[in-house]
Amino acid sequence: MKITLISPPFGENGSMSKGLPIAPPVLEYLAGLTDVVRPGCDMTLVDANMRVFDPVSCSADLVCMTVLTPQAPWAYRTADALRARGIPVILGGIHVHALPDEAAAHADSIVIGEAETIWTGILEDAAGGALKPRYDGPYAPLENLPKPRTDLLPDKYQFGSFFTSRGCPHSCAFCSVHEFFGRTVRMRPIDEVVAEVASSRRRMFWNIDDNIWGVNIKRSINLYREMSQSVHGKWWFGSGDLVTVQNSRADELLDLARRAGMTAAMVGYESDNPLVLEELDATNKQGRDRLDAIRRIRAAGIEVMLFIMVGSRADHMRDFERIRELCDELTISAHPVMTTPFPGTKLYEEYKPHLIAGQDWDLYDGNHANFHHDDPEMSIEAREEAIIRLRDDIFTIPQILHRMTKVGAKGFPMGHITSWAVQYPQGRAFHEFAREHDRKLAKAAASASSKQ
Ligand code: B12
Repeated sequence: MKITLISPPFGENGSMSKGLPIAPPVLEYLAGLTDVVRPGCDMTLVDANMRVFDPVSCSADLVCMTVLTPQAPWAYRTADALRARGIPVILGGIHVHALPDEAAAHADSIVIGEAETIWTGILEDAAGGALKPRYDGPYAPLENLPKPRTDLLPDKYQFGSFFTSRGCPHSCAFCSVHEFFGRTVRMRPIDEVVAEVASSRRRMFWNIDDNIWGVNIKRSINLYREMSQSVHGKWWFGSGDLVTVQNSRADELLDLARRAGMTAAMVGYESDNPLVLEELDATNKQGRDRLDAIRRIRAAGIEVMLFIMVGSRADHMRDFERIRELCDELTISAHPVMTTPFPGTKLYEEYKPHLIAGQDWDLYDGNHANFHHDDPEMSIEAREEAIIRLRDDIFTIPQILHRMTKVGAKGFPMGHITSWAVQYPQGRAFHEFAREHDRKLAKAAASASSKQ
């Protein structure tokens, strides 16, 4: 059976994600799973951020797509075109889980939940031409998982990925993770993770755990100790909360994390505004002194990037400015995204009465405003302009270089190299996005004045 697995482009046309340095984890993982449950399948993996996928020339017997919210319009259009040619399509992933009826209108089958325990049956049904409209995958223990296939994507990526757990103990209002995976976090056996990373042909990874150390600090310490002894010449970064780094064992945790190859932490800072943190249910994971936590991570030789949301209904223009100041005060970089009420989250339910009517899901990409705001200064245009300018301002080359020097000496050189490797491509994408935005504005202004 010829199977094509696709990761659709992000957002309008993928412009923010062109040249994304991370190999799509779900494609490599599903390919690994397919290999185990149905060996001998002819698999093609398509990262549609990197290559154009043309449904007209596709000759697969089955196409499977993973769908995040901003990818949904492209996924649905492409699925419709493939099905019109008689090629069956299966859709899965977080957006399908959140809105199954919407997705089912564009697919032969939808997969809700996880694939591991149901993939054998689905592929058998597909081979027999008897796909069911819906499959529900239960959350099973994360043992004996397949190794991702890292040899099938045609493009080169700086980073591969691995995961050691699924789920997060926090329940932030904007996050899909606890809605999708539940609040019971499952963990993989440490020896299996270590064997997978050690034997991977890749050297740099994103640990895509939802919370790399916040689930259970004892287990994280054991994992990092084991990795530091058995995995050599491999480096990785990942997302973690700040409260864990205020635990009495935090210094031991950070020291072992660095020895295990950790070079950077993306921390869920979310907002500098306490009212907004409360609105987002994101207060508990910050701990009592999050600035000290950030300093500790860096002193351990691990770079820190702040993940921040801005533009919520409790934010004001001052909150955009505050992120710029925070980056300067802490000599740190941030990844600011527009607060986005993803379907299936508590925030979506709360913001429902205020959503901008008629927007398609590709605008739910962290770059656009998706709801109305009561403050007249926070118009849709003003918020979108503010985030573009903010991102354009915080990634100049001198700033990037200056931040690199703030990573503790213990992390030399990989902490410093990673600091560059995560900041520079982001800055380049943000600058390009701002230029593109300016070009559009200039074009609109020119056509308006020619009409006058
Ligand atoms: C890796 C990742 C990314 C990577 C993707 C890399 C790449 N090249 O593709 C990058 C960095 C690009 C990324 C970006 C974004 N991401 Co992201 N990301 C993740 C993360 C951490 C892991 C996803 C993953 O690959 N897991 C590993 C695979 C193996 O697991 P899985 O996806 O769950 O798949 C399993 C099942 O779901 C199922 N399955 C999934 N798809 C399919 C398809 C088929 C056919 C089948 C059968 C089964 C199936 O089977 C798998 C095995 O059981 C998740 C968090 C999470 N836990 O999901 C967030 C997450 C998916 N991201 C999220 C978001 C919001 C974003 C952004 C929109 C953030 C932003 N505002 O900028 C951007 C999008 C970019 C843009 N500009 O528009 C949200 C999704 C919300 C939503 N409703 O879509 C998540 C859930 C995080 C969160 N806290 O809420 N992300």
